Amino acid sequence: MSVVPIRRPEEKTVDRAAQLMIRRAEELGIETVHHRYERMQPQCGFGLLGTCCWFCMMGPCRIDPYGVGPTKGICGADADTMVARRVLFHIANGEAAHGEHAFHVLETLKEAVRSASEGRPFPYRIADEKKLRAIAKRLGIPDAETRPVLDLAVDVVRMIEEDMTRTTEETLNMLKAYSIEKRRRVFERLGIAPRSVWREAFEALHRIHMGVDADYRSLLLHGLRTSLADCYAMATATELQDALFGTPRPVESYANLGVLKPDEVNVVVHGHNPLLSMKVAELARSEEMLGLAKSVGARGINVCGICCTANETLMRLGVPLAGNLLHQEMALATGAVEAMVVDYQCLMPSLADIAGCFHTKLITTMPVARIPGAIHIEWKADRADEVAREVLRTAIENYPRRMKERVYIPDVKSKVIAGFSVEAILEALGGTLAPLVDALKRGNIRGIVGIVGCNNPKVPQDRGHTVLAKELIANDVLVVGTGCWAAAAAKAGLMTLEAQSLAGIRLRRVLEALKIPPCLHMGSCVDNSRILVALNALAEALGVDIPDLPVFGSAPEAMSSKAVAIGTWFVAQGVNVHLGVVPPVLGSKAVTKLLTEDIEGLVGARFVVEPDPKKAAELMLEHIDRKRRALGLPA
Ligand code: MSK
Repeated sequence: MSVVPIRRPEEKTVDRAAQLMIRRAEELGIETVHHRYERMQPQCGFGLLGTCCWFCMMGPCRIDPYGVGPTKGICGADADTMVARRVLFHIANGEAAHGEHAFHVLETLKEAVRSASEGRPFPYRIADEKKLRAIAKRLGIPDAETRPVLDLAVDVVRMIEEDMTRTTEETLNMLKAYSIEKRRRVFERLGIAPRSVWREAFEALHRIHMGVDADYRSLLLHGLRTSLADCYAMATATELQDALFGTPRPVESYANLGVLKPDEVNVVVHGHNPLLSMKVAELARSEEMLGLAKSVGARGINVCGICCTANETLMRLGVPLAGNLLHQEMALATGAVEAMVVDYQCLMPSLADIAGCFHTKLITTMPVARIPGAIHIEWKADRADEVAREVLRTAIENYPRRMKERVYIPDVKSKVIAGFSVEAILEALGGTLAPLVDALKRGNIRGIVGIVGCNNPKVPQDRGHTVLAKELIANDVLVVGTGCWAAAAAKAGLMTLEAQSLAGIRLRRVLEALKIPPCLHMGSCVDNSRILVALNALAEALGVDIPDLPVFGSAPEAMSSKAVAIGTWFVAQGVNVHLGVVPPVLGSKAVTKLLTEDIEGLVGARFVVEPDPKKAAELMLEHIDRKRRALGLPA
């Protein structure tokens, strides 16, 4: 395979390990995402503007927004309709991903409860009773503090099952439990309170079918509704995962490709759902598996992670984080990975090609996410322990096949403190939000920004994530976040106590008193719901609505449909959202205006697009200061 790079590695990523690995891949003739991105240039202008349509077989159609060529598709759809349909498609796509993730966790909890009630063995159990009781209490289930936990769990499962499949016009139980009244009134007024997790995505796909909804305003209004279904599907996944595996608490570990070990069996877990990866990580610590690893000449088993499965296992078990989205191929190109075990979402099909260049086994585990060239060992809840054992055995038996002379592990890693769930933040604050509210009121914390989302090869990997975060903390803004941003910040050393020195003097004093880093790792991308819980609590503590808070959201390197859904629900919840990658909407002036201006009149927040992270930080600071003034808070 010939690899002819256009940009130098330093232009593709700010991550030192990735720069080294891109060079290494080029030496070995291995094509990576960066090279495929370059081969794809120039990308289709119609696609970039959002004015191409392939939703029916009269097409594909395209509209030149500058008026050269057709101004309508073959069916008569104009640019506004085309762009709005695509936005809705992305939101529904993201919502379906989170919805199914939540559903798998729900089904597993349901079976765990049933097995425990009947005294049958089952690989999963309620590990965090306190969390289960807290969820039940929020859902309004009576006697949540005193009833037997299994009884409560039955009711929790029933209420969330209703949310998945409801056929009436009532809204989600989870929305009622995890929203503030002021927001609920907005959702009701606009008619965007979602009815069920499945119904909103279903209706979205209907609306974008040829000959259904042609009005960009009504398409986008349903986009808001679908995004809120996404929001509460994510909250479901997060909360139930905490009940099954434990609510994260601060934990120390390491991040970046340097966590791979030259003399151990390296098993990389990748994807989003922790149902199998937690089992793999736990079993890898057993005497049985360690003995097996030693029998093939390895010093041990090193489980580490990529993307959000990494965040899940890092937060709960301290499993090292090998990297974010654009690190997945780099990890394999080290030649040091015995097995990469994937569940779903954000898996590049190219993993099979790169694994094929080495001894590495790529193992798919979920029926919905198969990759040609991979081995498939299917996860089933009742067989989870056996599947984890089979996965680890496959990796261990593969260790002797490692070609040591082809191994190259960049010696780059950083310490990280992760695991800042809302509960953990409250503990750090002494059990109450009061110190945070006080610091915010006095201006020692000027504002709070949540940075989330992916990597995208259109922009240098981690540049937007880290430059923005550094600018904000230097200006006394506390930064929290999830997903691939969290991995970027961890790799850059921003999630350590040493990084307190990068904070402005006022913020630094708060951080030192609380003994926390300036950038708080709140989890995987599904865990953006933790940020919402924190926002709700903050708004209630100040007696205001979310749009009144001195806060901002950002996805500097957004990539996936899930990011579109998440960004949209943050806006629906009243948080301005910055995007560092221009989304494919500019082909419609009306849609662009609605998303970046008019939507504020509906929900109190809007999208802001700014590719330069320093300029983005400036506009966030202006917004934060404006909100502070409106609340009567000092600068
Ligand atoms: S993994 S959705 S690239 S955050 Fe959650 Fe990262 Fe975005 Fe996937």
